[in-house]
Amino acid sequence: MRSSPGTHPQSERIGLTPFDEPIYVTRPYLPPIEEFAAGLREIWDNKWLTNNGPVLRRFTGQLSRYFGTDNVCLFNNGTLALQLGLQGMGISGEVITTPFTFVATTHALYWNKLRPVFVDIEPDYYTLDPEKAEAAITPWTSAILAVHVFGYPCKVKELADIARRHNLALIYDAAHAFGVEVDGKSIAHYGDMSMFSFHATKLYHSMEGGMLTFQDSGLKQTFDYLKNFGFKNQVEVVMPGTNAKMNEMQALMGILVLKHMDEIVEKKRTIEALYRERLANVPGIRIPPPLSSNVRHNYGYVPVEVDEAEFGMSRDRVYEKLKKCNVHPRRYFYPLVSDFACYQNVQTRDPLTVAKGVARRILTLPTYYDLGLDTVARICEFLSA
Ligand code: T4K
Repeated sequence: MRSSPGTHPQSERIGLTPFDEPIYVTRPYLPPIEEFAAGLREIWDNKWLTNNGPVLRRFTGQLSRYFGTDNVCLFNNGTLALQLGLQGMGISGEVITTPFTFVATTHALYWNKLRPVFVDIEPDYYTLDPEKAEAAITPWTSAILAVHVFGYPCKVKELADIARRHNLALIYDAAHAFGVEVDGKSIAHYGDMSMFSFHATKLYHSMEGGMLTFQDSGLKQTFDYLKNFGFKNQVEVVMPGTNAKMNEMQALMGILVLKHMDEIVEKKRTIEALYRERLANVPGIRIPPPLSSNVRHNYGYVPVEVDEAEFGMSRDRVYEKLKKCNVHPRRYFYPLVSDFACYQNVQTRDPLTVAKGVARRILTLPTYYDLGLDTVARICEFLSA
């Protein structure tokens, strides 16, 4: 455990002895610094820092093997990966999507001049509700953009069926879903395209970074053009691309963290299990049910819902009280994207009843590789006191 309980004047009233050091919702896993230093030496020797360098090419090969597909393309962050992915696929008109996500999901639509059609989520795992998604299809709909939020897989079979019957592209924001499998297959193999974020706050990261996986190998060339200004060669620009290239240091971090993936997931599984055990019978605290046995989860986030009436305290009050104890959970994802000023005017026919309720109750609790189980136990004590 990195933080120890200290003395704090409010500790009694709050019911949890505050920690001397902040307990954040997450901390990046950092590989041994010697491993990073050795990799830097290679980059120094190469004098090659970006633009499809040797470390990036090695990283791409490793990810291809990890995901079992050659159709991978790396970017400098997940947001640009998704934005350029939508552009490369030529999506147009309306896109059915969820409001219960990080705002970047919708921003990627905005930058492609696509109209988001917000549809409600299902209550157990907060992913897009397939029935409501189907009801929102219009002649202008060209795609569904669903999110495997907190690494919980969307209802992939139902969504695939809807997409096939209505001839829609099916795109997943898999920012949270690195390492997740359904029916023994990587989540990357579901839908036409998936975006993974390698941001420092994710269980798997390359400091900043993003990746697209896709079914149509013909798209690879387009994505490579789009992230490199549209250059085909030194004298030909074939499309208005941008600069979204991953650099060599990001790739190095990605390679090193990948080596430790199993340990990271295992530690986070242990943390989730402890939260689950200790909070199972706390009235007013709901933790999503265990996933079915055909899903391999990554335990990237630990979301809980706080029911004010039953728990006797609102979610916001719990959040503030924990902060006073130097514990910093997050209210991912509150507000809903559809409630942000820049999207408030998007017409939404679906009343988003479930999403609105979840956004009011959700709290994502600290979980990261270096987090001590005794710290988790103390957070649970507070929540169950
Ligand atoms: N789609 C979805 C569903 C996403 O969740 C995201 C990103 C994206 C798309 C876009 O992917 P990227 O373009 O980011 O690759 C964070 C992340 O910045 C963002 O990547 C992430 N989702 C989102 C859920 O969370 P913030 O503003 O909450 O992060 P921040 O800086 O407050 O960090 C949270 C905590 O993590 C800090 O309190 C302490 C800790 N932390 C953070 C950083 C950056 C560290 O300990 N070290 C660090 O280096 O957005």
